[in-house]
Amino acid sequence: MEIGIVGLPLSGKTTLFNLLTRSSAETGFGSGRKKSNVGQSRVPDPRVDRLGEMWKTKKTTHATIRYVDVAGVEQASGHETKGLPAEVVGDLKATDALLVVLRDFENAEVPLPDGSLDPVRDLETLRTEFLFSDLAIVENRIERLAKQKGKVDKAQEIEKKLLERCREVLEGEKRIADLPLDEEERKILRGFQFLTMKPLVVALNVSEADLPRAAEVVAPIAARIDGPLVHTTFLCAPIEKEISELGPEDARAFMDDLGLPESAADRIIRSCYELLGLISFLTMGDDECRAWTIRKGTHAQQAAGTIHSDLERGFIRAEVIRYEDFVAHGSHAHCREKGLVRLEGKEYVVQDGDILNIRFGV
Ligand SMILES: Nc1nc2c(ncn2[C@@H]2O[C@H](COP(=O)(O)OP(=O)(O)OP(=O)(O)O)[C@@H](O)[C@H]2O)c(=O)[nH]1
Ligand SMILES: [Mg+2]
Repeated sequence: MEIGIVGLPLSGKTTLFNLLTRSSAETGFGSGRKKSNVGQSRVPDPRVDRLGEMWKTKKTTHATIRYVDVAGVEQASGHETKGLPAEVVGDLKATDALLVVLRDFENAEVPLPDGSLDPVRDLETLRTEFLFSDLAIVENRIERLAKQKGKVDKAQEIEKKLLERCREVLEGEKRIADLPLDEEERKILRGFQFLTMKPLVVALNVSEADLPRAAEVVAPIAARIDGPLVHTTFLCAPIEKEISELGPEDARAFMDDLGLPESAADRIIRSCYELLGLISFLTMGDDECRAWTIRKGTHAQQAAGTIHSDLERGFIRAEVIRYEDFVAHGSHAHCREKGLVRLEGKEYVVQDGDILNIRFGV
């Protein structure tokens, strides 16, 4: 799973990237014109840590998400759009979701690319760029299909009608994600990797002074981009940086002082995970306790394949214990006595927090 971090120049993209992935990529003026930054974040999951403690296991492994931090999107003057640079579109197309960073902080040392602070305007700029990028692809394809006159087959006819619907929503300044689509239509559109079809997390980078009233500050942004597959949130990058540099106890005390239930990095990582429709199942043992990423609705046999292809190929049954049951009863044997260990077949739909043990033979 990969998330693209995108925003106007100097909005704090790389600062957020560094927080999410615990990296130290160069930030500040001009740094974003060089190449994109790529890194991974751990998806925080206290269940993995808890299982690790119970098993006194050597190794715990969390689910991960990849992030790519692309160059800043330049604002065009007036109502024109500049068009996204090809490298940016290329990087973003390959991602599963977009994380948009909007600047809402003053910093005398960091110039405002547009001379004024206006996150709503910046969001509109980005939205417009995404819409235009998709519209260009849609029009191009429609034109090609139209040129093929005479030998347009049934599948192409369906595709053309669908693209015309896409064109209509985009021209109405809405996202393709706003269009109700069935599974078949989604499949047809998947290959185009449209930017406005991707889930969107919008993160407002607020100043320290605004942090206590962040919910109010975020409201107009959230109102602007309400819709399916959108999540709006906030962070204050320098505060987050401080939190990330503290030990766990000091960090907790500092966040309590600020009234923050958890770090923004953790919150944003989790929002991305949820918005992508991802869940985790768990495996445990002396060697390793681990979270594995699957999409909601994945069947047991397919889930087994994320661990190893042999487990999918030779799948016999999945032994399933709920995480809460295991923690409440303390051991596999106790769970068995209570009838809390289930045997499920290949069609079983794996749930978030299921602990799986796959029985297989190859
Ligand atoms: N005061 C303040 N400064 C910030 C905040 N977030 C980022 N900065 C500073 O703003 C500058 C730009 O941050 P970057 O993370 O490099 O921004 P960017 O969006 O990656 O910039 P480009 O890649 O050049 O487009 C850096 O000097 C950061 O330290 C913030 O919330 N408050
Ligand atoms: Mg940058």
